[in-house]
Amino acid sequence: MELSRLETIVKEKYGREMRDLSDAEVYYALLAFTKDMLKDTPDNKGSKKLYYISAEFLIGKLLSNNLINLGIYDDVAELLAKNGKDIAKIEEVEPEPSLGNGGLGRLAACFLDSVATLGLEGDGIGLNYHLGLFRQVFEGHKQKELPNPWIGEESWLTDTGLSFQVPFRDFTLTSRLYDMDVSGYGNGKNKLHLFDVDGVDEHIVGEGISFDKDDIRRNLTLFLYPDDSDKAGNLLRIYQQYFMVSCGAQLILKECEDNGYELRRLHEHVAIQINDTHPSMVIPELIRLLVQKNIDFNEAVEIVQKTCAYTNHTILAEALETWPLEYLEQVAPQIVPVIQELDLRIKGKYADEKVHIIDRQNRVHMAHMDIHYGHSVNGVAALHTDILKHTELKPFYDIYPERFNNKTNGITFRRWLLHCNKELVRWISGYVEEDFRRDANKLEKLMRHIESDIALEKLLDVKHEKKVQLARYLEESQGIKLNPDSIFDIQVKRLHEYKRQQMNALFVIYKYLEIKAGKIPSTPITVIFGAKAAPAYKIAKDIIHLILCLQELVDNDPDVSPYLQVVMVENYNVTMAEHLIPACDISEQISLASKEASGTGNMKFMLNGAVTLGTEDGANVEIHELVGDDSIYIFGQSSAQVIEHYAKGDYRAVDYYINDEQIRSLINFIISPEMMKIGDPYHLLQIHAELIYKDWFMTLLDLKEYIAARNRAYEDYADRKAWSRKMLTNIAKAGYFSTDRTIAEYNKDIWHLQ
Ligand code: NBX
Repeated sequence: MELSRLETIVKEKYGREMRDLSDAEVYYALLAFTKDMLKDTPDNKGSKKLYYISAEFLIGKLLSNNLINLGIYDDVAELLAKNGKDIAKIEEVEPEPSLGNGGLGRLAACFLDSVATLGLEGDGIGLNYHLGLFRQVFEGHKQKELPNPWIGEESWLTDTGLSFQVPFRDFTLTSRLYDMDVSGYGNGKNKLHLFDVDGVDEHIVGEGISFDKDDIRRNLTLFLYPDDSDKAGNLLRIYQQYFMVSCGAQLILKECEDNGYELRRLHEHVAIQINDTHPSMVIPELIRLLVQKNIDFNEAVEIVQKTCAYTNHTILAEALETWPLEYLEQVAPQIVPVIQELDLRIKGKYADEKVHIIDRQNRVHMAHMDIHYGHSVNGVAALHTDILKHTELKPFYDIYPERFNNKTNGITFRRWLLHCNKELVRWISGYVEEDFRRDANKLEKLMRHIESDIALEKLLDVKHEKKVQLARYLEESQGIKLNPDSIFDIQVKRLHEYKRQQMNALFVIYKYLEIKAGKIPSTPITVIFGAKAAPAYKIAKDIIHLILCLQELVDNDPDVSPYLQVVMVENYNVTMAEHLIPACDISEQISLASKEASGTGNMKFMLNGAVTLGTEDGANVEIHELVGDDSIYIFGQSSAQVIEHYAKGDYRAVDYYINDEQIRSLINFIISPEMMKIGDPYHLLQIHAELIYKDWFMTLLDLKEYIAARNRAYEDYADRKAWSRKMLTNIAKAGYFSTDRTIAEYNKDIWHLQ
């Protein structure tokens, strides 16, 4: 059958038998074989097509994902084993395409998987960054950034030969389109279109990840914007965005014309989802292109409006894009008159400046353009959408209540269960006869076994096995030794003050001091962090420094190290997540309520049987509702309370520091002699002062409640049976968070594809 093709490829490529090949050679043979198989998979087809435009697609490694979706993973693994090869080792050869920063990019990748799986015709449009998110290394307890290449001689990309002209003010660039096939689980395929330019030159990268930001012809698609907050390189960012949407818009119109559709009926055949504001210029660009094709401006506006929908992923003011009009003028002057006209129409209708597109400082509010000139605005979790409607975007909700809708995020179960936790899949299969692989809600049937001692014991065995596997992986890859009999308490996500890794670090200090004082925990504890900080985000880097210093302190203290270990894994990425998440006992989701739009890591952990310790923020709220009070640890002030603190300006960290002796001693430990000996005093003093005098994300507000809740979870962990019931409940209730459900909702409410 099909597998004979693999053997043929091996012979043709290397002229040797598979058993005589290196792991790398086997990988490249498998790559060629899988691409071949994908070629033979039928395209999804419909009379209307989705284009999901996103500056990021954090796809992660693709080999296993594709083999699983093609339904041949087990057969391939068996064939490899017969030839003395371990598929897990072969997978390690694949470089990870890290074409995203975090949740937003990973969500886009999960969405592509589910769109294809549901048999919907829908492609991704993005950029072919040559270097993904930087590779993180630690040196002297500090993060250093290194280039992260992923495109080798052979990769998942196919050069389509298709190109478009993109006019900038000072020059025109010719694009080149590379495609990747996106397989659906047991269904047809779609495409991820990644645009590039030929002149991009990896040799212009200097020390670390520095490069000449002005040399657009050579740097346009060189790097993924490495950031949530950095102000530098704004112009390059606009060049990237305009290049992406101009190519995207041209591709969409071309495909429409190739299909013989009238452009006046674009909206009947095309749905465009704008993933955050990074692709927002597609609105004026499409209008411009339609007008060029002799469609009247008013009609073009109407067509585009009926085609485009916008997803918001944040309420953090500093992350909402507003570009100076003058920058847009410098990069792509041809869309400026379009934006000005769109803005004039709004100004003519609404006096309220809060809804204008161009403000008094001549900055263009990209989200405002999306809301006025798209037909749908959605948040990514129930709480988040509520805050958008009633606080952040209230003036818009007052004008267009019908446009606002919620689409609670999800994750693809193919990657986050079938691929990363085969042991758990086997366990589930023993108790759920129905096809939970196709209908994630069937996991609910696990609840029937909540009193079964055997089921619960086996579940604990699976978790233990995944912890042993993680320990082996970290020892081999990073030289870190873990105790699989300890509690694995994990916080992995981008480093940001609002996510409050610093609060977790303060707990570590608390636990360290408690053990020093002779109070030994009933079960040893391993606290694992994984996080990259934006290169220019100083406070985030100071938090990494603090954690790395704590890691060394605890490691070298024989009084404490048998009971407490702190580990910050290097270069946290999708691949690392696939190892960490199945091994987790306690999932840290401790953002300041109202600040985490949804979170998706929380869902991955839950699905893999971890118990959440978290605030009532983002999708934690929905997790809480699903699993009930007994299978989650909730603490901290509510989003309403937090929003009120901001409104009144009544939170002062220094008051907590002065009035609470425990808090004071934990914070002061950061600059204790033992810490100053390990770390860099400047950076420790920085974070110490930050926590006392600024603390914009209110760490100290929830610290005491956090310590209490976390201690409670540790105590409960000792009752293994009761704990395993919590684990089972989390797995059983995770079905709601499948992106298959999320995508079905987008389709029903927004896209209307067949
Ligand atoms: O999007 C994230 C939110 O913080 C999460 O709560 C949410 O679950 C996820 C998916 O909806 N946002 C995010 O990851 N943003 C970025 O990565 C980002 C990247 C570049 C940029 C701004 C934000 N300029």
